[in-house]
Amino acid sequence: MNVVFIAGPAGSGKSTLTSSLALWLESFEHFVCKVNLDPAAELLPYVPDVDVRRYVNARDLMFKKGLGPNGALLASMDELLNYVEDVRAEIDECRADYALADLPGQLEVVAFRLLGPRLLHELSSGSRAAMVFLIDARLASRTYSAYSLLLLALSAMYRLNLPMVLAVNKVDLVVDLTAYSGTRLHEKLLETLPIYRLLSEYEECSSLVTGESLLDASISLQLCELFRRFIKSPVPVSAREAVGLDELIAEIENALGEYK
Ligand SMILES: Nc1nc2c(ncn2[C@@H]2O[C@H](COP(=O)(O)OP(=O)(O)OP(=O)(O)O)[C@@H](O)[C@H]2O)c(=O)[nH]1
Ligand SMILES: [Mg+2]
Repeated sequence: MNVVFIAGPAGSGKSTLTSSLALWLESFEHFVCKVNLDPAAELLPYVPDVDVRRYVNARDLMFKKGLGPNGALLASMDELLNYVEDVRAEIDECRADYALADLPGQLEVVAFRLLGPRLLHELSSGSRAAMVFLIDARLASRTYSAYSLLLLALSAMYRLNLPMVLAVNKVDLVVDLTAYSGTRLHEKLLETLPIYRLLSEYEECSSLVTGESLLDASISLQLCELFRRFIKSPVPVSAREAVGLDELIAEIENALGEYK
């Protein structure tokens, strides 16, 4: 089985992508296990085959322990570690080709605390695993936020130690998809979204950032060099319009092949 974790900042479209990618894979006769790993999810755009809310529910903890929404999510992820074997057994029972695991939007919980990386590794042990890191095209269209998102993606990759596919979601909001597709869509995005320029040429990356931030030129140049070495050009997708999913799955396959 292949385990694909769908990660990314809040609202980037992780749950929508889980749903559309599952439908797309199923249309090619693959068996897919849709896994909700978000104990705070309210409404999901898919019916999960495995759902951690069966074991822990952030809303219940909020009331039981008098916690706020962030504290309740942290507490529920902590508690989830007690059930990791049950969740893993349920995923195995799916006997799927791909398990698509929809993560909570609070990256801090997933990538920067002790339990997130442990949970992900225990859930994928014995399988090939990779991570899709989703970012919102509207944020990728501003130099500042694109740069911060690349730093975020890099630290999630470092912390989770999983091969990563970076994807820019919601491209339908920045480009007219009726006018552009395939190579022309790529060209249009290259011209429209600074995130592509930040990744393609590191001197250009540095000149885009220097002057706009407190980083001095040599530091921004080094960070740009890091991006170029570790992050491939993002796959443009629209989870809502089911665009770019063929390229995304090809990149996911490459990443799964890199899993050690
Ligand atoms: N236009 C457009 N909207 C999208 C796309 N993908 C997701 N959305 C919308 O973005 C909003 C957030 O989508 P979700 O799938 O819930 O995002 P998420 O990353 O799972 O959110 P959290 O789990 O809360 O972090 C919803 O209103 C979606 O309909 C897309 O490709 N295009
Ligand atoms: Mg979600």
